[in-house]
Amino acid sequence: MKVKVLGIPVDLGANRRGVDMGCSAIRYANLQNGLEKIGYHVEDYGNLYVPNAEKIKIKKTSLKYAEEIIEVCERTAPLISKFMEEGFIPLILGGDHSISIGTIAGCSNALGDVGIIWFDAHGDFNTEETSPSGNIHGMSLGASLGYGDEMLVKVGGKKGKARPENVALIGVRDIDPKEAELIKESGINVFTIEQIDFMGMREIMELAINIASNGTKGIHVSFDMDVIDPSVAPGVGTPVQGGISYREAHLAMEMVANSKMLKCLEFVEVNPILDNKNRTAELAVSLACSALGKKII
Ligand code: DIR
Ligand code: MN
Ligand code: MN
Ligand code: MN
Repeated sequence: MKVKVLGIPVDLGANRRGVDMGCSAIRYANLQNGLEKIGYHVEDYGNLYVPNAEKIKIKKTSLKYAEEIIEVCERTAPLISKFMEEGFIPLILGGDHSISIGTIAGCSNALGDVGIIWFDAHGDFNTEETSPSGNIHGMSLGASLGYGDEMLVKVGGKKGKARPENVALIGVRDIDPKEAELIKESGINVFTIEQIDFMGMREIMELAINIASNGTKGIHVSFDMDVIDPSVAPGVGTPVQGGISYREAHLAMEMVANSKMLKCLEFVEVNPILDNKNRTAELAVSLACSALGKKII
């Protein structure tokens, strides 16, 4: 039982500055201690180097900071693969959600076949053509599945990091019109917030775990904190009302732990500037502990 923590302080993929501090905030919330209490051997690699937005000019407003984000993701992928080959579960701290293009590439390269469970208020399935913002954090799931800019989709070497039938997108409630078309065309499995209300998180997670396990060697869990209701997780860059509850989020993570299929875990989009006394970062720690097998008794 070994975890390797990696911070990726990227805020270039999102409009609101401040998510680059997310990794520090999550560490301050006693991450290492919490994991050690469950019985993990924890190593903290530290943070990857990420250039400041102040030092860079946006070259293309339809694909903001693409060059820099691609460069960070290309450094991320082999590192994640290496951690996994050494027997660690990587625990990645964002940063905005653009970092997942690199983490998923690394996880996919290490495993061969990977399933993805992606928690988010958003679809993150835009391309340069469909994006209203040009922000790459709104494109990272699509890019991982092979949609969009050539350089983005081939981060880590291969295009298409997982089969669409092994991907579950959970908690969505804010999707752009053309993004919705692309999601449908891709064939990934979508569980909207409405379906969670209707069926309950337990049934959704049973389905999602089956989807992500079927014919794969393990599951990559990508958790955008904005999937949770902003009243519970206020420290995110792009809050959307009507999110999942504190307990629904924990139940989902507890079921991930019980599946024994978790190979790689990440928490993204924590924005300490917008947070309330670090509670969103504390929530990320508590969710990480649940996903890694913390038991109540
Ligand atoms: C929006 C917002 N769909 C975009 N996406 C966000 O800019 O592509 N993703 N906030 O996390
Ligand atoms: Mn996201
Ligand atoms: Mn989001
Ligand atoms: Mn995002």
